[in-house]
Amino acid sequence: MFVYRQKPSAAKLIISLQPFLLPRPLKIGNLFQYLLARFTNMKNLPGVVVVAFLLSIPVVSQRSDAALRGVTEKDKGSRSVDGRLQTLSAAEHLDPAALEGALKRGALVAGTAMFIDEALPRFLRDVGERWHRGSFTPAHEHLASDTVRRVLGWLVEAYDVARDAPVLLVATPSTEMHELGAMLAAAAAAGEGWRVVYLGPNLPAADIVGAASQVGAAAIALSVVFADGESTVRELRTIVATLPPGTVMMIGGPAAIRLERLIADTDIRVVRDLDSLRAFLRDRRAQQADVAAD
Ligand code: B12
Repeated sequence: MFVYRQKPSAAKLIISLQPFLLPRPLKIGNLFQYLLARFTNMKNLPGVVVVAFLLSIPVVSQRSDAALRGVTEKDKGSRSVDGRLQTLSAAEHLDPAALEGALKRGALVAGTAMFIDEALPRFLRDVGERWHRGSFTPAHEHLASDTVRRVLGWLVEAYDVARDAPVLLVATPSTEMHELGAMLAAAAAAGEGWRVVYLGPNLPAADIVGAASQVGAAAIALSVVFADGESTVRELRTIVATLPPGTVMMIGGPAAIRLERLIADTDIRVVRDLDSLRAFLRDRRAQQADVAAD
């Protein structure tokens, strides 16, 4: 059973003092989002506010035996394992509020890059393993996926993006229903100061190209996790052949790597991981700034 220990009035106090503590109106009306934006963009956030707020979040004080399975005795007690157990317990108990809280707390504690690159994929893999073993049902998987989608959306929104930032369009191609890799790519790109237009999963070639052209995308990034058949290769070839000139096309994810050889004769870039995506986007932004300065 889950028992929550709600630390008393620190949060209420901070929230009631919010208009006085915070120097500008909250963009998204959520203190957490605000704190995250401050965390990632600048270093001057008063530690006391963070600590008090973190303490005010409901803490899972009792863990389920099932969630503990797969974590070794020697792992227990470490901070990241605590977070891992809380997220798995919350998913197991179909408790979206507890899961969202635990994930957001994880993002604040680990920092966004570590959260996006390590903590979140590990959580999704944990869910996947349980799903395959049969201890998690499709309902558990759906709840976990939906909550992760919300938390990633919250992360992307928390970044202040410059008005003239280049646009990255993110989606998955037709028949690819796995969208969480695409969302991680979107969050990583937002962290690099790109304006992200996220279109979700299973989008036909013509719609991807139409949207890229409408928003003036400098690049598109597609996640391909499972779909590695001939029809996907055809879709990808159609996209790269019909994109507006100069728009870079990237694909990433496990199936993208399997497809690399089959699209080697095109201008599609296979990006191996999120760090490579970040490096590429950083370089492109720097080039754009140089051109603007000339
Ligand atoms: C959640 C999930 C689903 C959900 C997806 C929900 C959603 N909203 O996304 C649903 C229920 C829809 C689903 C359906 C299916 N799934 Co599924 N699913 C998973 C699961 C559990 C997690 C996938 C995931 O999100 N992983 C987390 C992401 C973050 O990891 P990742 O995709 O590897 O991405 C990392 C990198 O590759 C990279 N990356 C990914 N995309 C991009 C993009 C760019 C641009 C860059 C730079 C990097 C990058 O960044 C990520 C972090 O490092 C996995 C199991 C697992 N262990 O992964 C199976 C898994 C992917 N599914 C699988 C299968 C077989 C299916 C189904 C066929 C099941 C069925 N019988 O219907 C369908 C196929 C649907 C389809 N046509 O796409 C297999 C795929 C096997 C294979 N050969 O490819 C897996 C591996 C499970 C397994 N072990 O068999 N699934």
